[in-house]
Amino acid sequence: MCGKCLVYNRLNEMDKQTYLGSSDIVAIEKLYEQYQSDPSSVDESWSKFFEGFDFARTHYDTEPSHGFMDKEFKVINLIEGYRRRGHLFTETNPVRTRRTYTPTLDLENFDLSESDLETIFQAGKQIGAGAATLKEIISRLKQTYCRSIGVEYGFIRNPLVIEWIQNKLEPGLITPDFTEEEKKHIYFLLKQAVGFEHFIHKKFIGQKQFSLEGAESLIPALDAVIERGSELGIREFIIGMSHRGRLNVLANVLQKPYEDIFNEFNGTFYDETISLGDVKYHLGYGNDIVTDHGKKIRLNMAPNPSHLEAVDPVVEGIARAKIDHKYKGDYNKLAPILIHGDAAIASQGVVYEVIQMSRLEGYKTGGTIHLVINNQVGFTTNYLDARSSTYCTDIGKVTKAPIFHVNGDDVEALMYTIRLAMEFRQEFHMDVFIDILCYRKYGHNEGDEPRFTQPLLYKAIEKHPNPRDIYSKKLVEQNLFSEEDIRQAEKDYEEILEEKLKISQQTNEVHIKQFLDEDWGSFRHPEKKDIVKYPKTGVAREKLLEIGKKINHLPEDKKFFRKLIKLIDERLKMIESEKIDWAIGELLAYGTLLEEGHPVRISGQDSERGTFSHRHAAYVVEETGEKYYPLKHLSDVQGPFEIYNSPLSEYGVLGFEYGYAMALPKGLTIWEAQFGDFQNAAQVIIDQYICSAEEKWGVMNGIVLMLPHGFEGQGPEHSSARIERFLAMAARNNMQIVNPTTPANLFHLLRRQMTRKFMIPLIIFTPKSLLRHPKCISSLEDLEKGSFAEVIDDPDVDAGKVLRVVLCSGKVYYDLLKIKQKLDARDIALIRLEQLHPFPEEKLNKTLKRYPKALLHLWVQEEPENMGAWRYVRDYIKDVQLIPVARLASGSPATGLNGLHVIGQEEIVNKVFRKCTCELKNKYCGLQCVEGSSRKEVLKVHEYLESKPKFII
Ligand SMILES: Cc1ncc(C[n+]2csc(CCOP(=O)(O)OP(=O)(O)O)c2C)c(N)n1
Ligand SMILES: [Mg+2]
Repeated sequence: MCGKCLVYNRLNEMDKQTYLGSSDIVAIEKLYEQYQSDPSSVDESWSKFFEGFDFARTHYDTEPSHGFMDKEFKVINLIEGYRRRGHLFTETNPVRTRRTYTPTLDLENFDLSESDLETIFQAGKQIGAGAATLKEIISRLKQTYCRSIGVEYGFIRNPLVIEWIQNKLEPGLITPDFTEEEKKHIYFLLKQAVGFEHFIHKKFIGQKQFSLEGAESLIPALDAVIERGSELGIREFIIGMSHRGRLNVLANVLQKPYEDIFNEFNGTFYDETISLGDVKYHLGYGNDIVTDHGKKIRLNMAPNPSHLEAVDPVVEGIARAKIDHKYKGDYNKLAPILIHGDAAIASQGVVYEVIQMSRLEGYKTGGTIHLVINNQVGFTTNYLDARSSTYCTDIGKVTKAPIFHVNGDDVEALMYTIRLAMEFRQEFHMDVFIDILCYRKYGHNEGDEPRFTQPLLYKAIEKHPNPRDIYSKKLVEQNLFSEEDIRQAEKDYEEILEEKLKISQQTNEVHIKQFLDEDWGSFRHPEKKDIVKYPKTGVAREKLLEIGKKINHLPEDKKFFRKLIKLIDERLKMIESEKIDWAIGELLAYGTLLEEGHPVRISGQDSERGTFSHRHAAYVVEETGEKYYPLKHLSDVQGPFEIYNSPLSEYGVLGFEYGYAMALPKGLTIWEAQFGDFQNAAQVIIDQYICSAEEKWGVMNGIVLMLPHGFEGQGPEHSSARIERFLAMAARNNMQIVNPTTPANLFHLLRRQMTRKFMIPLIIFTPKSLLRHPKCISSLEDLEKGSFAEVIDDPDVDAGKVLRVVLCSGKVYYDLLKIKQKLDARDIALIRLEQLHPFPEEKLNKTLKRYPKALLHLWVQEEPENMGAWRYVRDYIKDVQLIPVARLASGSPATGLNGLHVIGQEEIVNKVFRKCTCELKNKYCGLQCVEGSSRKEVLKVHEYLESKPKFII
């Protein structure tokens, strides 16, 4: 085999093994020559190898012989082996024997042997050991890479990061060296972590606590993040975690009063802060704590639904909002911490979405500290059935984040790693993962029996001492404590808890502290009267004209695409002629809010231009690709404007924006779906946060969803934003569900969202064809005067003569209007329901009363009968008999054939305008009255229709 082939072979082998087997010196020398003339011409792992070799050479006292050089290479190779694969051979699992991985790090796999152990190698300098015997080098490598901490960083491409990690690990060796004070502090935290679980277990028998037992080291680990973080400039942490150990973290890290937690176990009703509430291990909490170094740190634990990992994007959004606004873009001041379960992090797709967002301009948060409570089981499922990847943390490699695997029983090793991780985050503003290998003392919850499914593991766990006892034994051996000291300390802590329990029993009323109360200061929950109040949202004409010009300004010194220039020109002409289309109405809403100082943030797929090319919030400079955002150039004192094309994610991005809105009540935060139905990929955020958060956790949120909706023959997946689903979940004013039909109403709606002292999520069904519909135009006066209209009455009727009243919502109005105008049917009233929830009962009833002679009231929708707003609206309208005109009920929302769509649409419209020829001689009295019918017969037909409505195909 020629040298080249050999090298090639070796490279392939490297891919498989990550380090060399038996190296061939001739081939390597050739490659080395190649490296010397151009380092980038050889594979990265080889260039690192040669780099090391050069290093060793420059430190030789004498020029080495060929054979000696060969051995040096092999030792460098062995070092590289430990760096890359050492994590596979660690002592990180407290209760199980690790799986076996091949090839091992045995000497023979590096073409070395026992006889080399006493030889001195210069290669030792690479790991800070100086020229050292192979035995010493291996001992050091084992100490660093194969004990309680396994480090994965071989996949990282940035040499600065690699160097940083190696410099931290290798010269110092991973041998945590804590002062006596620090050791006592660690014990103190473990004592609390273990004692708290034991106490609850004893006092609240059978109640779910999702005990942390087996993973109690999490508490000192979090303490270390906070302490080290505060030393490095962090002022606030936003924490997201699920059930496991949450109560313990709330009590012993966020310092939520014990009595409040016990009260949630005992309580029978909530005080006025909350309506339905949630189980105690889902509630959020915020507190200022003081670190050991006297620094004040804000800790916020986000409320969390049962849905594992759903909280991740929400935490990131909260963090980003605070970094943007409270910390003026300084990523060193706030860090998110996400605590995962091993099963959840490995398999919940939203984790990937969040990690993929973590380095993007619009979504980054300066690096998240990911901690995994890796108890090696998910409910009853073994880790072997729970993932295909080697580690549950393999997802971290997506962004080349370093990953540490640590034995949870070795609390000092864990503390050491945590400090390192925190430093890394502050240095590189990247994510970092710490996989805490531990176990779960009991079943999934306190009532669950783990021995059904993991009999062997639980036999081992049964006898296994907890981390507190392991550590206290060590400290007793080191003469830091006597056994009596330990016994007393644990007894004292239990007495404190007893005391707190007694306090908690003084009331059975549960008070839930408002999450992020520091940001929501002057806001208050709305009362019924607030909801029906219509704030004035008009803006003076001159202001509108001024902003209209500014948002359609192309900087003269830059060159833009000719179609964009034409579009902007047309927009300016429209504004001058005081005609406002959808895009202008929307942009003017943002412009006026920004001028008033409100921050505006929009994110969604292709939102900058707009999927349907209506928005053009970013002008792209033709020659450079640079973007110009006119809404950022309104005035020196305006609010900040941010718009981002999001990654192709719904769950992650909506969760993020929801979190952003949660932390920024004074801002308008909008998430836009590409087509409305894609919101179903984010259903968890809609169900678990948007519609239920206020009732569960007492938190308000003003997030705005823009969901393109409308039947335009574009097929089943591009027609419906699933109005019916939102309406099914609408109750007690939990969301505003709106289907506006005019630019002015959109303008007022967006402005209304920012002018009240309370916040409710706003779901807007936005149009597609209406973006360019010649009738979908408002006058400047419409924007200047008035407010958002929940109901729009027909301006073009003889009210006293109206016989048929047609209620509808959204784009179908324009289809109906076309025929009405063609027929000049002034005895038909088209009433638009612009807001569906909260249902504007009063306004609608008042409008209906304008038509006392109406014989027929129709609800018209283009959606199938089982979708759209029909079933929701019919429950609200009691005063008149409403007859639906809709497509036949179906499983799929719309047809794929445009031709069939057109037929259906015409049928709907024709049905509405079909003339009646009954004896009443009223053109539009009923739907199916035949010529010459008597009044009695007409009424019979109506009755029939009411009981068995006819639908359109
Ligand atoms: C999205 C989602 N699917 C399923 C569940 C039900 N569930 C709750 S905890 C759990 C096991 C979680 O295992 P892991 O992530 O390892 O956390 P652990 O309980 O072991 O700490 C399951 C399946 C859930 N809460 N959320
Ligand atoms: Mg688990």
